[in-house]
Amino acid sequence: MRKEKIIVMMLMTTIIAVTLITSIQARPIETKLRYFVQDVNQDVFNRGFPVRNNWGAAQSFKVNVSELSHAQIYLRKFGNPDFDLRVELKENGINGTLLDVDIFSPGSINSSWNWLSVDFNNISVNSNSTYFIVLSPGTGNNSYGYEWGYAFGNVYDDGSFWFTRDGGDLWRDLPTRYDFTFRTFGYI
Ligand SMILES: [Ca+2]
Repeated sequence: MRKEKIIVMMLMTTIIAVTLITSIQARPIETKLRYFVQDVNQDVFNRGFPVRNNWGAAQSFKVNVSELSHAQIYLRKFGNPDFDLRVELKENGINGTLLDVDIFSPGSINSSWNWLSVDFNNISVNSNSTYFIVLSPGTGNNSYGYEWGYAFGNVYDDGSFWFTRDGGDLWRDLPTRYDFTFRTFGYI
């Protein structure tokens, strides 16, 4: 009698264990997998556009990622700027929602052409919106500032070259003429 009880208990334990293992294996994986990718790669560079006293520059773009980690902009400084380079990320318009700001001191920018990394802190983005990398207009005089590289022609279809020459009161785009030199990165 005692032997039968032990066998029944062992059998039940086995059934419970098998049931548990099966249910764990059958449970769907809930962890969302994130893949880091380079999104936009507009690396054509023909000339530099000056960000200096009252002059600012911007490039609109689309995303194929769900989070933006950072951008790279092809840039150098000229002369000895006395103002910081202010880089903004905006959504849906040159004067749209401000999503992030990065500030670079003149000392942190090279005088030779380089890719400058702009951190966007993994901001949530979507493919229906248009985003803008905006280099705010500078101050002082025209003998110093920063230059953002750009390409001749519409080499990037999903966005446009924008500029201001009056401190940002009026921004104009030249969609068929140029595109700035930039890259974006994030997680899909
Ligand atoms: Ca374009």
